Amino acid sequence: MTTPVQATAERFRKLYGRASAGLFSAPGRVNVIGEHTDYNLGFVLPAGINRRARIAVLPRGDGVLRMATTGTGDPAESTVAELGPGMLQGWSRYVAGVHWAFGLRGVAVPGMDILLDSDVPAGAGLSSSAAIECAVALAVNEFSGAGLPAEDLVLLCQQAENDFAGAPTGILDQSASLLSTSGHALFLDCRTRESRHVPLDLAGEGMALLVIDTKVSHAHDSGGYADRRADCERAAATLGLGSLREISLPDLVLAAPSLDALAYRRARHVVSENARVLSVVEHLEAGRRAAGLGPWLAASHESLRDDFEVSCPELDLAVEAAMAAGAAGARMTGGGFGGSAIALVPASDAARIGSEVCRAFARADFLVPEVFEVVPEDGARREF
Ligand code: GAF
Repeated sequence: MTTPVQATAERFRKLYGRASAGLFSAPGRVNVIGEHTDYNLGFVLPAGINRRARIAVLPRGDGVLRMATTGTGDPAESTVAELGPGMLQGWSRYVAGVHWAFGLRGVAVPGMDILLDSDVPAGAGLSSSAAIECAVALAVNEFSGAGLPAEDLVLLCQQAENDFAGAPTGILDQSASLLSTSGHALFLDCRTRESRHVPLDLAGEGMALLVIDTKVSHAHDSGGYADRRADCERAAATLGLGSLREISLPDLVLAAPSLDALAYRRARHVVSENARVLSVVEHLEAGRRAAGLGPWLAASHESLRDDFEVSCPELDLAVEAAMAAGAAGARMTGGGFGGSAIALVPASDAARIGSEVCRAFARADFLVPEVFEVVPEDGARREF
């Protein structure tokens, strides 16, 4: 049987007429908990998933970068020397942005023929763009001889996303895609950038993690995401803090009179979400069951819906319907404004719960969601 990696390599050979010199892959992610905390220098707990971006690569000696995808989107071409922010749209800016970011660090970046073959759905809140960036980063890191450690690649890929692609995101997605390990979630302190792997043996306890892709497409290079980030920065500045990481919930409650109502609600989400991440990590590291995470997932969703206002009717229904059908916990995952929810369910009930969520969407006259199981997987790697 042909593996996905072999299929990508074969597609590259057909397209470019020569074999690739390497194939690199990186996963999309779900975020178990810790939403909109990364750019506030707080805590996150994502996991790489078994949906990956695969990049087949052949370096070129002439400095030309040719990019093609097996998915939707046009091919693109440039020289590495010419690359600059704003010059590309769509998927190829995540490839080219990484080449550009290596160049900014003084690395002599070779030209390349590249084929992207990804099964991370775009616009679903599962970090399809970070998966592309991280797979490309491994390729450029190797073929340029730069040899940067994974922690540096996180920041390099974030810079590609922020400054080349124009989305003002934090380090959650790129960290998950580069640093995850199978069977675990990744606990990351976004202030110190220290991380550790937290056991998440769902199969071992008869549980499964469902993604409910609402099909409401989101993007973080416009509108709401940047507004939320600005709200948080304003709240921190009013409180005289460098970031919202620096205040506890009791102290925030005491400081409430100095904030306007909106800034207070934004800050309350961030500060309470950080506390929830720490509680979830403590629970899992004590060897307790993931099935017990429900109350924290519910509180996270409510806080994102009511205080941070980044949910939408489809995400709320996904969570409500999954819980009504017997999920142990559910919440929106990722930046919001569309995208996906996750639901922690007994494995034996996964298919039924998925069907019930789809029926609820049909009754509400929403788009047909896509429901699928994911498992925590390894981060970016060279496939051959
Ligand atoms: C998006 C961003 F890319 C992340 O950096 C993070 O802020 C997330 O939204 C919200 O937690 O995925």
